[in-house]
Amino acid sequence: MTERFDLYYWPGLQGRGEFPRLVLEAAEAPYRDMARLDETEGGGVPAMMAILETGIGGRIPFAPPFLVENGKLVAQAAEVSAWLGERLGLAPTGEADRLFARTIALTTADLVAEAHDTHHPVGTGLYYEDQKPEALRRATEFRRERMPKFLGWYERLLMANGSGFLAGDRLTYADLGLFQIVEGLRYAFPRRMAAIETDYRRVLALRDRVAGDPPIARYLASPRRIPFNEDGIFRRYPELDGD
Ligand SMILES: N[C@@H](CCC(=O)N[C@@H](CS)C(=O)NCC(=O)O)C(=O)O
Repeated sequence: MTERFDLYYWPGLQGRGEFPRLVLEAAEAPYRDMARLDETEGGGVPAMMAILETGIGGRIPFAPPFLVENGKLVAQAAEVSAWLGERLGLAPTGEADRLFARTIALTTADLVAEAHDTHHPVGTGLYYEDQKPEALRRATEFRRERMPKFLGWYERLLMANGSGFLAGDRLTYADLGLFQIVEGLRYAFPRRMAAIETDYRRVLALRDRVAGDPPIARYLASPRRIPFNEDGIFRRYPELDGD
């Protein structure tokens, strides 16, 4: 049977869907971005909502992103990325590094959640405008404490591994995730990133390497790459940024 991956994520924003999408694009895998597909082709948000309601074979995901392939369903951005990476040659080969790549992807998911909470610290269902004082406090702490701690950890991993990649000696889904983190932080916190990013030269070198990977470069230049906007995880609210 020919392999075809159906990715489900909210249309119009990169959000958490961008992590598995980057793996599919880097591998040049045959995939459909279901919620962005026309309803006449079996896609659109209704198709995604139907699976959130009834699942596939009794397996019901809690939230997008999720991926369906040949009757199998997997959810959670990090888990989808790991499964795709291992399936598509974008994971380390040895067991120790394969395991550790998952550790990295899950830690990246933690960072994503913290970045999200800078603009929605009180409640995901509330408007940003209704939680601004809390967002200002949360973002200040995130910029000062958490950004250097996470970026410094990736930098130490690159120093310790020595291959230029986060795990093993080739490009993996963990590296693609870090690429997205750097892009997202640069978008959401341009002043803070300008102030600190040169402390993480290995991270920046890896970001440039991923951006120059031919399938990724083609993807980034294509309309498939949704521009960052204020609906996603990384939002540019200037009042939340600072040196
Ligand atoms: N831990 C999950 C979080 C999934 C998640 O929060 N998805 C968001 C969009 S980015 C959503 O639609 N959530 C709906 C909800 O939590 O009710 C992951 O990393 O995939």
